[in-house]
Parts: sequence; structure tokens; C-alpha cells
Amino acid sequence: MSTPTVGSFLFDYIRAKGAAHVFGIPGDFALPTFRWLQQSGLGIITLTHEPSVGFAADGYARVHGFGVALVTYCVGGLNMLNSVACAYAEKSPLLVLSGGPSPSDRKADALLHHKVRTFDTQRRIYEEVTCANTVLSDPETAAAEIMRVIDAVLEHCRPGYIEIPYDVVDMPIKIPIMLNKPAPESDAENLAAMIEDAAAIINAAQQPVIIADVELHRHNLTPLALALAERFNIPIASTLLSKSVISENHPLFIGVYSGSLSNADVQRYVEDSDCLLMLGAFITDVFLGMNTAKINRKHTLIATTEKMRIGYRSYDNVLLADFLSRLGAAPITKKALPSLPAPAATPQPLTDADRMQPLSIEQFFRIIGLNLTPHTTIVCDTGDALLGAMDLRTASAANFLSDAYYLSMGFAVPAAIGVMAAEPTDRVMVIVGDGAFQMTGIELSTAAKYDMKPIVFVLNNDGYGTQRHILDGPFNEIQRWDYTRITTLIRHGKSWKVDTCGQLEQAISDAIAADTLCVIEVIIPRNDCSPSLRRMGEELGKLRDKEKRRG
Ligand SMILES: Cc1ncc(C[n+]2csc(CCOP(=O)(O)OP(=O)(O)O)c2C)c(N)n1
Ligand SMILES: [Mg+2]
Repeated sequence: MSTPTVGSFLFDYIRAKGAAHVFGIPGDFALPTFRWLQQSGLGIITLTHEPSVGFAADGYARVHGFGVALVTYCVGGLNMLNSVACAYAEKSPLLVLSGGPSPSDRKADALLHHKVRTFDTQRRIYEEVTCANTVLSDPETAAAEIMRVIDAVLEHCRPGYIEIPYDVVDMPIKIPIMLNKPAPESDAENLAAMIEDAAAIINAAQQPVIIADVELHRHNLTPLALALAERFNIPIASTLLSKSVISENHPLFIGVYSGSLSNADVQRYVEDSDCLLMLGAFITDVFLGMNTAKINRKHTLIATTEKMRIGYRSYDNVLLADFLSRLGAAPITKKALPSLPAPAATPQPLTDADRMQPLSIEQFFRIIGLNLTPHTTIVCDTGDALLGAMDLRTASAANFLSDAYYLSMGFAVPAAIGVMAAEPTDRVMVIVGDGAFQMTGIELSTAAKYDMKPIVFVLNNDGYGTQRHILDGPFNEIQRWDYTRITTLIRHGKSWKVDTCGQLEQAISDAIAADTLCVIEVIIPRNDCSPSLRRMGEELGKLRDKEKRRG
């Protein structure tokens, strides 16, 4: 056996922790690490631009449980910062590897290319968007550092950063004796008290509701939450960020909750609840429907990896997994199920008259809804691509992805590349606005390079529709593109441009049958939008537009 090096150990450890692909763009500081990556046998997917590297690795992490991005020093790493910030904000287990200068360069304090201010600039900037970071300046400590950072990424589901000097990566590594870290434990008394209090409020409640949020998915806790919902007959809502966390066809599922941005029946049912169980919840302004939610804290239980609270009481050192499994076994009487709000109705097939109609956001999502299978994964970008999807009923669990809290445009096309690497047998549908497509749509070149077969819907409403509903001006205009020509540019795939319901129906059917990458440009009237976007525009407009601002 050859002596392990920093590079070989790094990728062995990454593989042992479950990643099978690494996303990246090389540069001279990172090339030696790329060589070790190649020798490791892990899959390598190189993209066109670092923001996309981060989104692709993030998309992979959300589906596969661990994603890795490898870039070069500063020009690569700093270019990727926004995508890593997104992964931090939305809790995605993403490991950032960056090539870097040698410890001897640091000693000489040379003005090396790519250096910004000090040798530590990139690492320090990354401190803000990672849960653990390190520079592997010493092969003696490198193994322990690699394990520390990767273990933290997986434990906290937040990004981590490892900078790898171009020469240290080739050096022999000293592998320490692995000591098993004791697993964290709940404080037994606090856990018992919380279970007793939770059981009491659920037993007393007329209308308990679970909000199943994204931490359940990230920490593999959805089965525990679902088991307790089924055991006690408690209805479940998801959020935009956790959409499809449980199957949207489950009999207890009532819809996506997002304050007044949600369907009115779902909003009423959740806000009228006398016992709201927010499990793994991120209480963001999107969750609260841009602060239109009317949630009574007195009737709310919050259980997350960071916070445990019932009403006005907090419980320290109680683990979410322990809470969910113990609550499932608590003495709680099964509820009689009341009539529940129906999540989005099953869409009606098009009639001949419908087929002649021009497209709108509503009709677009109706026709998408008619074409979903349990093996369709949907990736949505920011804008009406996301808000319009609120009531789209997906066909199986965990098959809807978007950056619904951080809301960075440009997420969907590259994230879909990560999803397709993780789930090669699923057909991925990407829904993206024309503005967001102008940011990262070029990444379809990467999909073509790896023979991936997404169906990409570019919703062409002639500009920044979302912004127009908040505060309009010439800054919301974009250059009009001929979106279908992208397949000519990348010399791969098929494309369609559609402006009636019938044309969209036909194009989708042709795209599903086509064994290649497909782009469908969907013409949406400039002023049309989903009811959710209209409500969001009204709420944000009242805050951002001084003409509409209250008081
Ligand atoms: C990276 C980034 N830049 C700017 C914004 C602000 N922003 C939010 S929505 C939006 C317009 C999106 O336009 P488009 O993709 O065409 O979708 P539409 O709103 O028209 O549905 C902008 C500029 C953002 N969210 N992310
Ligand atoms: Mg648009």
C-alpha cells in the first residue's frame, strides 16, 4: 500500500462520509488537489462559473446528504461566497475545499497572484458562512483537522471550509488513532419535563397542527415526525422551504403554510390552531408570509436543533431527535380527524377550448401538475417560479427543491446539476424566471457536457416581475433574449417556445419523450402573476415604497 498523503486521506474521508461526486473549477493553487481527487475515483463535475459550483454542490447536498465544492484560492473561493452563504442560511451540509498558497509563501509574505489583503483573507471571510474552518498548514495535524471540519458539517448541516496549500496536499499524512467522540445526550429531566408539557397541550387541544420544516429533512428526522403525526392523527403543513418534506398526497397533509401568501384555507387552519407544533422550523419572514402571519406564541411549541420552547417556557439541552421519538411514545389520545383544508386540488385535464388559451402562471402550473410522476424532481428559482409553485401538488416526498428563504436568483439551473448527479434516474424539471436564467442559465453547458437531461422552463414575463410588484421602474427591465437559442449556443438539446396552453402541453409531452436536455420558453403576459406573488408584492411594497409606506 502506498503511504497516505494529505490529498489521498482527504478524499478517502469524504468518500467514507458519503459523497460520491465533487463539483469544482480548477486553478493553479487547486490543481494538485484536483489530481488527488482524480486518483480517488470520486466523480468530478466541473462547471463554468464558481457561483454555480456552490449551487450545484448545495443541490447535491440537499438530496444526497453531503456535497463538496473544490475551487481555487480567492478568485474561485470568493466568487462562490454567495452560494455558500445560501447553504449556510438554509442549512445545507456543503464542504468547501480551496487550493491555497504554501506555508513557505506565507513566511516570505510574497505578493502572490490572487491574494487580496492578507494570506488569511479568504479563510476569515469564510468564517462568517461556515460552522468550522481550517488551513491545512501542517501534515502532522491535517488528518485531525480534516475530520473535525467534515464532522462539524455533517453534525450541524452547515458549510465548512478547508484550505489546502498546493504543496501540503502531496505530503505524507500522520493518521491519528481515532477516538470515538461520545454522542451528545439530552438532559434527562428537561426532556421528561418537555414531553410531559407537550403531551398535556396536545391532549387539551381541539385543533393541533404540525408544521414540518426543513430541519426534519436535513437531519433525517422526517420519519419520526410523520410517525407521531400518524399515531395521534395530527394534520401536517409544510413551508415553502420544506415543500414536499412529506408526500403532498399523504391524507394528513393540508398544504404549504406561508402566512397570507398561502392558500386562505391553509392559513386559517394553521392560525386558528390551539396547538401549533413547529418541528425543525426556520421562523423566517418568508415562513411568516412577509410578517402577515398571525401566530399566537402561547399556543406554539417550537422544537429545533437550536431551540426548544413551549409557549413562554424554554427547555435547555434537549435534542430534537430525542424529543420526537419520546413524544411519539407519550400518553396522548388519538384525535378524531376533523375535515381538513384540501391541499391544491388535482388539476383538471385541458379541454380543446383550454388549449387555445394564452398561457398564464396559473395555467402553467396546472399543466406542470398534470405531468408529474413520482420520479419527477422540481427545482425552482426565486420569483414566480417559486411562489407560483406553492399549490403545485408534487407526486412523492422530497422531490421539490428551492432556496426559498435566502432567495438568491440563479440557484435553480446549477442546483439541478447537483440533483441530477445525485439522482440520475429522476427526470428533473427546472422552473426559472427569465431574469434568473440570465444569471446562471449558461450552466446548461455543463448539463450538456455530462449528458444530463433536465427539462428547463424559462418563464418569460419580460423582466423582473417580482420587483415590479414591489416597486416598479426602468431598473426592472432586462434585455430580451431568444432563450430557445441556448441549445444552438451549447450545441446540444432541443428547445421550444410556447404561448398557449395547448402548445405547452405538446412541448412537455415531446420533452418527456426526448432523451436529451430540453428548454421550453414559456411566454407569460408581463403583468400576470400568481396570487402569492401579488400578496407578497403588496406586503413588501408597503415597506419598500415610500408612496405606499404606512405611517
Ligand atoms: C442574486 C439576486 N439578485 C437580486 C435579487 C433580487 N430579486 C428578487 S426577484 C428578482 C427578479 C426575478 O426576475 P425573474 O427571474 O425574471 O423572475 P420573476 O420575478 O419575473 O418571476 C430580483 C432581481 C435576488 N433575489 N437575488
Ligand atoms: Mg421574469
